[in-house]
Amino acid sequence: MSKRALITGITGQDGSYLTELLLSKGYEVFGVVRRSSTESYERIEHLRDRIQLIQADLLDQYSLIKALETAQPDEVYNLAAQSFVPTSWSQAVLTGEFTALGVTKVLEAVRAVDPKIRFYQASSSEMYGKVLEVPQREETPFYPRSPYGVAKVYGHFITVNYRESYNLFAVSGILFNHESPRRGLEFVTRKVTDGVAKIKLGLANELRMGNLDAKRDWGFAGDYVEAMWLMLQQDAPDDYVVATGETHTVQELVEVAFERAGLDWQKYVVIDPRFIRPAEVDLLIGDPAKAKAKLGWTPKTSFKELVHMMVDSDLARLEARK
Ligand code: NDP
Ligand code: GDR
Repeated sequence: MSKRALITGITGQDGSYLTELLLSKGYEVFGVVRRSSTESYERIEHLRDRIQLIQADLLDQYSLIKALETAQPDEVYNLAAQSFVPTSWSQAVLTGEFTALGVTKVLEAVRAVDPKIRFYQASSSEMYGKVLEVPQREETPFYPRSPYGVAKVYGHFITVNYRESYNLFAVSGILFNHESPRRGLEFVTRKVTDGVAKIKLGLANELRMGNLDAKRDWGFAGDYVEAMWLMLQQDAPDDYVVATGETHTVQELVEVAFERAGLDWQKYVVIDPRFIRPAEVDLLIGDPAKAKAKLGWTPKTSFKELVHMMVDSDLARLEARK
């Protein structure tokens, strides 16, 4: 019999890649979508006739229990979150209610419906925040620098706590930044590749940016969802860092992207204080040694390949629209 998976956040970047992966492995896939006046199913449109969508909200305990009863999943992937760091300052309470407490609600639904369900929590390198150790490992202490990071620390530890308290198969994947042509337009990689494509095609004449000195460990989302799945296939539940082990500045990202389109970035990039954050995470670089050794997982896409893939995709999309 085929396995069944339920994904919260299925309409997001990771949700779409994870759905493709699970379908390719023969899973029956159920997705939680929240009600809104306009649907945002763009990233999963091509998969719509192969999956089942259930309306529920991470803020609503009863709706989550009903969703699990309907799907009867073997595995739950909790990817839903308010995931944009700057918004976590302007909507700090909402971010806490659902990026943090929402995790407890999903875990409580698992306990109520079937404690044998395997649970994946989308934890984040933003939990490390202030640099206390490099590269960052599973044991590196957390010092989050945004309400989003603080909420993710709660989500991480409530997952660990439910595993230890109730013996649930609950794991936390500490994923470093991962990107793709499906990344939201407000995140820095996609903002840059979309901006480059617009400038190249004469649709814009500048790109307004924040802190170019921040360093991130960027990988490809398509590679990272494989690690999520592997974590739930192990004999015992555990937490893993998923990263490339390489770090680059935002400026390097800008340079590689503009170069791909044959443009000189210095002519177009303008620093705009509106994009500087109240508190910054200066340096992220993950150590994926445990994921490599225990899960047999390695990233397949290099930083340059990733940026080129995203620039090419944005150029093709905007050219087609033109
Ligand atoms: P996205 O922002 O692309 O997707 C977020 C998803 O959450 C969307 O499907 C969104 O639905 C859903 N959602 C938002 N609010 C609610 C709600 N109240 N109830 C139910 N669903 C809701 O994120 P990513 O795909 O990039 O990331 C997936 C997860 O991994 C997130 O938890 C993120 O914080 C975490 N993460 C991401 C990393 C990255 O680099 N991408 C790194 C580490 C962790 P809708 O379409 O309705 O808005
Ligand atoms: P991040 O991703 O905050 O790391 O969180 P984002 O792409 O937003 O920022 C990365 C870095 O780039 C700097 N930056 C800018 N960022 C944006 N968005 N826009 C700009 O104009 C800009 N200029 C410079 C930022 O200051 C920052 O240092 C992402 C999200 O996906 C989280 O949900 C996830 O948990 C973490 O990655 C890991």
